[in-house]
Amino acid sequence: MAPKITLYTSYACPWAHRSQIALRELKLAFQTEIIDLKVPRTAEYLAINPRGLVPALVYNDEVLTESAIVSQFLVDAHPSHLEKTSSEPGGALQRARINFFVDTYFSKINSLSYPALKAARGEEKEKAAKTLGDAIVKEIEPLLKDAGPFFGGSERLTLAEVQTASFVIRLLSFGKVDILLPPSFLPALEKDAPNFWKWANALTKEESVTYIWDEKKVTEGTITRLGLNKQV
Ligand SMILES: N[C@@H](CCC(=O)N[C@@H](CS)C(=O)NCC(=O)O)C(=O)O
Repeated sequence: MAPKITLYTSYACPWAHRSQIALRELKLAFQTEIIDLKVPRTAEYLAINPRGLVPALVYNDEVLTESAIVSQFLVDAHPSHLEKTSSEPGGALQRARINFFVDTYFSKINSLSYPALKAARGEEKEKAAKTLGDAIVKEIEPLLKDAGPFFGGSERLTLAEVQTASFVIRLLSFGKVDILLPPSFLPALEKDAPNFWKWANALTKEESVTYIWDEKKVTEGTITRLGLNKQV
């Protein structure tokens, strides 16, 4: 029997976006509850997720929180193209490779995004963006050498993209806005990280990644949240 699933989400949140991508890739039917993050969480929502964060997933009667765990749970509960099971031939190794890729993205890359976005325009931003771009070249580029177009030569998204795509689509969009990243950022990536460039552009065309994506709204919201609209 199909599970009854409710996703508590905010479309602006990249962590919650991961769950949207997983559910869509798995073609699972689900209900959506939008949580307004601009106001304090209701007692009803805190009863579901005492941390008050999105996403939260209610799967039949079970509550799951923390986006990485939600995606992994969905992938494990519904074996698919996203990831092999650990007992399938090659499964344990594929899972290790995907875990390493996702760990690298978040420990080496994502942590450098905020300083680059937040930096004052000019030399400071150029420097922070170069640090971010150099880390992509050093850490991520080699892991995508056999992407085809997706992780490990897959023609369809894998769990590696489920966990990273919402951040990658933001990076490419923010790269088009000088106040967030300098104009040199995307051309340097295209030149120095061609595997990443091809992979990133391929995943931003996938329907499961774009169906709730509102580039203008997220970009403007990020500029406001970082207080960059007040910069002269
Ligand atoms: N580690 C959490 C992070 C989730 C998270 O930070 N969500 C933000 C929105 S992007 C949130 O709910 N913020 C609400 C708040 O801080 O009040 C996950 O991966 O699920």
